[in-house]
Amino acid sequence: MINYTEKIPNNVDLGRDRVLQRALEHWQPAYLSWWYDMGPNESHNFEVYLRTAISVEPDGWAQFDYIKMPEYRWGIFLQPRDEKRQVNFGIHKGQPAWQDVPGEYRSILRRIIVTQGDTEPASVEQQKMLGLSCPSLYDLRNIFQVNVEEGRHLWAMVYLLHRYFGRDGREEAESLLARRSGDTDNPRILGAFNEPTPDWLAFYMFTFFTDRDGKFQLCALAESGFDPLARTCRFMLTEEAHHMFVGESGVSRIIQRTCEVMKENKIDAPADVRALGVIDLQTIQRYLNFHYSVTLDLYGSDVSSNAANYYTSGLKGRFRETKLEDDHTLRDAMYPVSEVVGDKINTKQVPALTALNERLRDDYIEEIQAGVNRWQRVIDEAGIPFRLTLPHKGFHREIGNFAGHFISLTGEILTEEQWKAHEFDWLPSPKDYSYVQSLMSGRVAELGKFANWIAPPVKGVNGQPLDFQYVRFN
Ligand code: BYC
Repeated sequence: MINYTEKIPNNVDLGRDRVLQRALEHWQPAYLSWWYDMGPNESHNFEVYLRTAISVEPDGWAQFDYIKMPEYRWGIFLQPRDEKRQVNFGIHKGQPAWQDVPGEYRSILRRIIVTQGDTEPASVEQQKMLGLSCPSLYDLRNIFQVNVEEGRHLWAMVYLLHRYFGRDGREEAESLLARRSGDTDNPRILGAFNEPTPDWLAFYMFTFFTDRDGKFQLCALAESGFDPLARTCRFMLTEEAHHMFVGESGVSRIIQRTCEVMKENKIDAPADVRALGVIDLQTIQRYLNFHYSVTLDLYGSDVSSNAANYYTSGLKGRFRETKLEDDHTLRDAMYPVSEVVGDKINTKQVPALTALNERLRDDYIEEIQAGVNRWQRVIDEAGIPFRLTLPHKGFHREIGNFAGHFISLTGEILTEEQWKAHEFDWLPSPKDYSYVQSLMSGRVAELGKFANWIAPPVKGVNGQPLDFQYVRFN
């Protein structure tokens, strides 16, 4: 029997909701069994210095203590309700926000929630093995924090399925624990969540690029006219910020370390850089190209009737919908999208309603560019003449108007043969992966020590020093 306030911190009055309790009592053991199988490898007895959300108050969602991850208190939190909130876009604009699922939108709403929910356990599965090769206790603690919070994000979506979708919601919640990242028979729903995350550079790139897709999708869902979804996503966004910090600072520290070694030794050829046990900037660029292009696919097709339906029905808005100044129905608006015509990439105007995936992707790209500029500053400050760039939007795409075309980093349309001839100039090769993995053959676990290929962070977690015991191995 679960003690609801203790075991599952929540602000949804779980203690009084018998139906929800029964559903969760059934699901929780299955979740824990999934965590034992697919959560961080060989970590179940570690005591990890984690933060746990215990309420939505500013001081309540950041309680730090040592905890064994299977005992983490995965809670259910929604941003407090605003009684006056309305549906802010689409054909229902101006109606009170829905507190229950509108019957006519039941199946598409369930589908959006399931797609969102599916990514959360997927990312934990992708990162399962990385604890064995962490560059420090600080980084080990951070990946575990990310993992338990992705677990909590799964809980958040399962809460919605259990509370609002009855029996088919419960079935979907079970399927969320049954699919597996990369599995040929029962894969995760979206492409990027079936790619391996084989090393720590890939992990930091993933949390920078792909978790930021999480941010933008959650922001769009936080505008939803279905109020429980909006309020759930708002709270999830507070956790997402930390994941993106882990990614951005992780890549930045790798770049910093590489630049230090290049400067100290006055070298710039990748082979010389590798000989000194750090990751050459060219390899970092190739990882960037991979994670950026795979993540762009997560926004869906450039022109999408699904996206138009989500918006018109008031279920999924635009990034910062209520801050935008227009009619919020997009009746006459147009938006530019690219398409490949012969050997050229043209821009054409299409109804903005159908181009909402593309618009969200564009909002994302703007924020990504700002992050890449911050990485560039580390290189510039070291006085190294190397530029990190974002590939052309059409490079290495499998979804949308660019899918099926062979587009170079700079946006030329090539034949398959021409493209293949450059594939490993542009994307990490098996040799790149094996080099990077050779640096990460074991766990760096001495207090205050960092692997040679990464600089220490500027400060520790929650005011603790860098040589703090962030993880106790029992
Ligand atoms: N891979 O009209 P289209 C996160 C499918 S990340 C495979 O283009 P739509 C996180 C699509 O399902 C954020 N299939 O797409 C990050 C459709 O299938 P059907 C996750 C794809 O529906 C890090 C068909 O292609 N949240 O939180 O407009 C760690 C044509 O669809 C892909 C969400 O994604 C793909 N990449 O948009 C942890 C929000 N793209 O109908 C967590 C919820 C499309 O032919 N999801 N397809 O069977 C959505 O809003 C939409 O599903 C999408 C797709 C934006 C993803």
